[in-house]
Amino acid sequence: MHKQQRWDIFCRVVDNFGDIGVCWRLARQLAHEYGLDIRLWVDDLESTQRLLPEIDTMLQVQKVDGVAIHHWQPEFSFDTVADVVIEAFACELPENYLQAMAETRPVWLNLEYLSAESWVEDYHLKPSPHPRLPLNKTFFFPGFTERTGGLLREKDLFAARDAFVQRQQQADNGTHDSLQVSLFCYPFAPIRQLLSIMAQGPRPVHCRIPQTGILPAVCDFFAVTQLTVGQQISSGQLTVEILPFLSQDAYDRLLWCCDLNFVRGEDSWIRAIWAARPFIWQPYRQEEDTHLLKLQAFFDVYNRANEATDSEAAARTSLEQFHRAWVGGELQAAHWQQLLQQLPALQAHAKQRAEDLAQQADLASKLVIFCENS
Ligand code: TRH
Repeated sequence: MHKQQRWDIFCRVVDNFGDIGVCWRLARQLAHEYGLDIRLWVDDLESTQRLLPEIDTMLQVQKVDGVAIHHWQPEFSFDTVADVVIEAFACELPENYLQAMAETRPVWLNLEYLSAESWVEDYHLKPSPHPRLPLNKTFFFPGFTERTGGLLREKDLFAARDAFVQRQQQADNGTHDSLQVSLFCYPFAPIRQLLSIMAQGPRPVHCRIPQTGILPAVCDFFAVTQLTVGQQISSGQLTVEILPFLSQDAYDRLLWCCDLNFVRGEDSWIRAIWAARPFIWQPYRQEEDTHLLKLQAFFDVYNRANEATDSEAAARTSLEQFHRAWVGGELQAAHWQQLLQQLPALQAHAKQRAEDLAQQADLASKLVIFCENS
């Protein structure tokens, strides 16, 4: 038993899948690896079900994979306050729960969004006293360095990945001659340009697209009114395959077996890093182009953290140029050709960076240690 055995995680789904994606992943890891009693309070069971198909959206409470998932309704009722309360992404706790916290004084953390920017180190673990109640909230910032809250990574992740990839390679028996790509991005990315460049490119590409809001752009490119799950459609060098929106675990396996992954936001970004395959990240778009600073900060930690030979530096430059063109909406055929040329070097880089970053303690273990010392 831990000093603080009962944890509550509060999650409001603002938009997209990142909020619940991160909270579910964390909740499950804390339950599995630390044997903690986790209640995950989430206000949108429909979105949760996309990542976790086994949940029943009609239930107020259900246990899934060792986690008690509670539907967080506007009328909030609860029996006891947990020992640790995680408010994810400043989602604002229910007033009656806050009042009860003032009596029992649990450890209270605000889990923040991930950024590779250097200021994160200064704000990680900063306290914030409540203006009215005798409570202190601590800001917990995920991040890429030792002086941050770390990155979400399950203990057995690399072993599961390697075993899966090995089985996959034996089953394929080297039959793929096309480049395997996965595509998950925001609908305003230059999707038509990408598909067109791939179609006219120097190498056959098999692009798997989980069903999300980008399908209209894909339909547009192929000049069809509809694309359904399971369908494959080709143009020139490109074949697109439409997948269902996958469970989180199945999405991991997709990332593990592709040669290049397009990811976005927060959680898929980190999963792409752990997949140890080259990837293109589209940050969540923010006002005043803050996301471009985040992109640069990511290059700084991912591409410049270690010494590079001239040829390694050239590979990283092509990766950065592709990112900037993708995020800026100005993609050209030359970006794709250069990226393809550099793919073997980028593969080695991706493997190395995954290994390096995994040397640091992961987010769940840092949270548990922080709470035990509180
Ligand atoms: O959906 P997102 O764009 O989420 C975003 C970001 O987190 C952003 O930082 C946040 O501010 C905003 O939401 C509100 O991208 P993200 O973070 O990658 O989350 C997607 C989740 O969906 C992730 O857990 C992976 C999962 N997923 C599946 O489970 N199956 C799938 O088929 C796909 C494509 C994704």
